[in-house]
Amino acid sequence: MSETKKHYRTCNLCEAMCGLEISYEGKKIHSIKGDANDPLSEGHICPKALALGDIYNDPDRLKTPIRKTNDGWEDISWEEAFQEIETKIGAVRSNYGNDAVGIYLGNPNAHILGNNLFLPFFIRAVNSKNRFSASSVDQLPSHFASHYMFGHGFLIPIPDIDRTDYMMIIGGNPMVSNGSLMTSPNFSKRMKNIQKRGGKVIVVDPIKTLTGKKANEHIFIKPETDALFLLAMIKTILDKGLATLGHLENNIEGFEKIKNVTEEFTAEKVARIVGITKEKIEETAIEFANAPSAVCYSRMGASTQSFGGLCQWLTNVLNIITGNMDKPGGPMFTQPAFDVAMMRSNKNKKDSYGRYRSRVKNLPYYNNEFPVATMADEILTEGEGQIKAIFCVAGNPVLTTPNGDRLAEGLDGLDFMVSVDIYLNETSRHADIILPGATGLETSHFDITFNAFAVKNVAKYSPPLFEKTEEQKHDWEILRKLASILSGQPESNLTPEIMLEGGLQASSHAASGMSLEKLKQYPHGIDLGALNTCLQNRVQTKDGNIQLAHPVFIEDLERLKNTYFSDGKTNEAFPFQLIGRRLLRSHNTWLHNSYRLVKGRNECTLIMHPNDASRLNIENGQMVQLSSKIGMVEIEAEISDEIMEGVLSMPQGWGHGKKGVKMKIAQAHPGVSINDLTDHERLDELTGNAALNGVNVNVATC
Ligand SMILES: Nc1nc2c(c(=O)[nH]1)N[C@H]1C(S)=C(S)[C@@H](COP(=O)(O)OP(=O)(O)OC[C@H]3O[C@@H](n4cnc5c(=O)[nH]c(N)nc54)[C@H](O)[C@@H]3O)O[C@H]1N2
Ligand SMILES: Nc1nc2c(c(=O)[nH]1)N[C@H]1C(S)=C(S)[C@@H](COP(=O)(O)OP(=O)(O)OC[C@H]3O[C@@H](n4cnc5c(=O)[nH]c(N)nc54)[C@H](O)[C@@H]3O)O[C@H]1N2
Ligand code: SF4
Ligand SMILES: [Mo]
Repeated sequence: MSETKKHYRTCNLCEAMCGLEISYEGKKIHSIKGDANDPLSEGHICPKALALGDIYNDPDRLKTPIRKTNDGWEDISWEEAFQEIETKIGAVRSNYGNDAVGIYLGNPNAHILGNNLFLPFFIRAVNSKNRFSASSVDQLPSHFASHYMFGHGFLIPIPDIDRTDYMMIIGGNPMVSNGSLMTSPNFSKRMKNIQKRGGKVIVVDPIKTLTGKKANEHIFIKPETDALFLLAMIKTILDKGLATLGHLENNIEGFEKIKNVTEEFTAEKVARIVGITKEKIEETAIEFANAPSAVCYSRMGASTQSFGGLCQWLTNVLNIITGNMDKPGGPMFTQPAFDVAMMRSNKNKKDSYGRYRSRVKNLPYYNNEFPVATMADEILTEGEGQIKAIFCVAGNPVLTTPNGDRLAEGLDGLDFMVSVDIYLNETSRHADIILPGATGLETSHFDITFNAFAVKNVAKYSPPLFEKTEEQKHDWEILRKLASILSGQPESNLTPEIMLEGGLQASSHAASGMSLEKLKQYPHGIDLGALNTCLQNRVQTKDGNIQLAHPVFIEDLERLKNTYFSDGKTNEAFPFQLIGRRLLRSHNTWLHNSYRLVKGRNECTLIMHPNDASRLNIENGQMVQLSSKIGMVEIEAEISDEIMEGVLSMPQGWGHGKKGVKMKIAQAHPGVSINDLTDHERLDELTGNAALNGVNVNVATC
């Protein structure tokens, strides 16, 4: 007779790493709750966690390989699938060379232990420079800034929110996202604690988000002008003599240069452009500088825009010149038990920035990949070096990258495509073969990526709750096999656990007994303490100093000035600016097949200001046509005075109405895709990140 048991694990859906307590009996899940004993999340979960059970039980989820036929799909064995991949990829390589095989890596790869560990082998075996990932529609500018300032893209400063007195959030909505590059489960409680301590939270966003509402103050800013706002804050702080470098004083290069280059960015000059008064900019700057401890945190809205690299750089500069960097209550650095920044050290390595240029648009290679916004160019443009085959691993770029429809057209023209994915969705429908890995509750977990970005040092290993079935394979088994096929080498016998143990033993925590065995004894996780002052030991620049004014950023200021300090052109055909948003009960593109998350009112709406609506005779709830130079969608209008005039907001991750998808619930709640409007030619030219926000659009009644 079976009995009810409890299983503890880390939720790996988003970056928050919440501890879960799952009650189950045999293969049946009774409940999924927050684990009160998890040292980081202390019992918090969000509605999405329940979807882990829904995914496990989803009849639409694929468990074994399928192959496209003339009139649909057929089941095939793993052997047959691998055999066909070997033959077809072999043909592409011998006809066109290795670079004709492209790779796209989606977001869940960062959240799955096995993928984190086995992708490097797979990538090496594919041996193509045509690599792309969701990073360049997301956080690439943060890596870029860290790379040039601290010497490693993974040395990202994390807000020490549990001790700060003042937090400024630019272009982030952690009340909904639970933090990104700031793993902070229960952000709501953490923010309330700042307020209870007498501290202040201030949000800078073109829309008053849930975070904006709960914060002490919200300031509206015009999309894409954050770099100017930050420059004016920095200039004000320097002018008022409030700058200090604190304990990092002898490790910083370029402070004088910062004074010179910010000279012309006065609050007065930028006020009208950013939509914030001179007085407000100055008052905010002074408040920030005078706070006992403060942290400026800039996220999606400040990354996926035309000046993402400058925003992330200036955010670090602001934190550094106010003496907050690497200090309790400021932005600090993690010391994770699996220490990627130290294991994959950059010291003595050549900079990959610009090592290659993309064939069609001449865009720089960075972080060992090209901007995904140009993936379709590389597929669609004929000639030597054209991509003829794609491996898409745990990604849905047709819905997540700019001008998704154009990419879909490109994928259809490929000689061969493989998706490693658990669903037949908007992207994998273009594949010839889909290889589904076991997922979620069937896998073991240790968060290699997000422990590096958490507001506290913790470590936890979760075994699988349910063993996968005999006929399934783990993603890492698929990747390991593909690596063997594509490299011609025998398949290794490594497992995630063997590699995890290797990583744990390579970190500084090994000296105090960290090991997989030890982790197994603590199913709720181990508390490794608050963030520490440690930057001087972790910085990896050539001379060991922080580069405050690296020329790559200084040069990009010219582009900013050319855009905003010359006569502004208004775009008459597309007078509005479109920005994206995240929803509490939705996760990127792939949780919409969970009924409990999509039921209820339609959330895929276009938020617009009442003045804009009344000028265009649009009523709340009415369907409108939203168009850009790229495409058009029909969407329900939601009128609200919580958005700036001239700005429109719609959620990302929807658009399941496309043909050939097999996700019944999602198809019944399709929504429309924001990336049918975003422009693949709009990039942050410095980093190559897509500028998904600030898209010029028009709106009209249907
Ligand atoms: N306009 C606009 N575009 C955006 C954004 C935005 O804010 N606005 N946000 C961007 C951001 S931040 C991100 S991270 C990207 C995300 O971009 P993507 O990574 O391309 O999209 P996801 O929706 O995360 O796709 C995840 C895919 O992985 C599959 N999957 C889920 N679990 C598993 C698993 O265990 N194994 C395997 N093999 N597959 C699995 C899912 O079925 C799905 O197909 O989108 C970006 N695109
Ligand atoms: N519930 C839920 N949680 C998630 C996800 C999800 O899909 N759903 N996705 C996960 C992923 S992959 C990520 S990357 C994180 C993202 O986490 P966040 O960055 O916290 O989430 P977003 O909602 O994208 O927040 C971006 C904010 O920037 C604002 N914005 C847009 N343009 C501009 C601009 O030009 N300037 C300024 N100042 N603000 C601007 C938007 O209005 C929005 O409020 O969330 C993660 N968590
Ligand atoms: S906030 Fe993220 S990690 Fe926490 S329960 Fe929700 S989806 Fe899972
Ligand atoms: Mo993301």
